[in-house]
Amino acid sequence: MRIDVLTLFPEMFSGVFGTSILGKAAEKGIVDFHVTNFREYSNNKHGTVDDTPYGGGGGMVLKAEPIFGAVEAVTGEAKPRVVLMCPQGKRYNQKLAEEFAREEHLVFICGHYEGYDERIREYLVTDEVSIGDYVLTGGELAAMVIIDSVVRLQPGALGNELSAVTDSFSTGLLEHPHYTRPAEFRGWKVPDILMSGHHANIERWRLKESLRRTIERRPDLLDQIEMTKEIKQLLEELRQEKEQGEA
Ligand code: 6GU
Repeated sequence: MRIDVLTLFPEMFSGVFGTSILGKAAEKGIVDFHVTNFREYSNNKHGTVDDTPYGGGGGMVLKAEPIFGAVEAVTGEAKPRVVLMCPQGKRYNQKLAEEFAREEHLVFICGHYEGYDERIREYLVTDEVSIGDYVLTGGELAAMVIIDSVVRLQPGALGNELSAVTDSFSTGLLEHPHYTRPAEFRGWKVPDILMSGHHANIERWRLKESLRRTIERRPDLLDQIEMTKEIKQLLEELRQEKEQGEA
């Protein structure tokens, strides 16, 4: 997979793209990162990339020429998805991560401070994406979040192939609690069932604790999962436990 980032601050990406899972993925050739300073595609000798808005008012607007020029330079004849990072975009989630992860090439446009000339949105971009309901100073951090979540889904990117399948949100539920040695720490014990060696019981306990956590923290997620017989039964057990706790 090839990932292009267009930004005025390319240095922001060197740490993230060179470290940990993303750094390893690049080393292994699973992903090819390209960071371009779109100031190089300015249409004047001063390297201007923004201008005052038509109609007046404050602030600056990112010009169409440098963004179109940079996108066309990295895409050539191909028509990859071109993602505009902006607070007004569609809210990013794991489903969109999985969709992006199936693409061969993604291009991310990161603006700072200002708006984008509307023709960028209308005639260049395929997706407008936000990572949540808060405002960042620029799209770079948001692009890093998205790229991280997409690269870790590439086959071979994670050491343990199971972890991408079982993690929160891809199962539709929050993760169950995890424990490691020691069996007792400052008087706090690991649940006996995890030490029982009985795999079927352990899997049932884990699913039940996932459901418990999801009900407590993200009940909205429950509406979207497939209700198997086992899940229905576990939800009933949790309901009864709660009733007994309240009695
Ligand atoms: Cl993509 N950009 C900015 N500037 N702020 C954001 C965002 C993006 N997503 C959430 N907040």
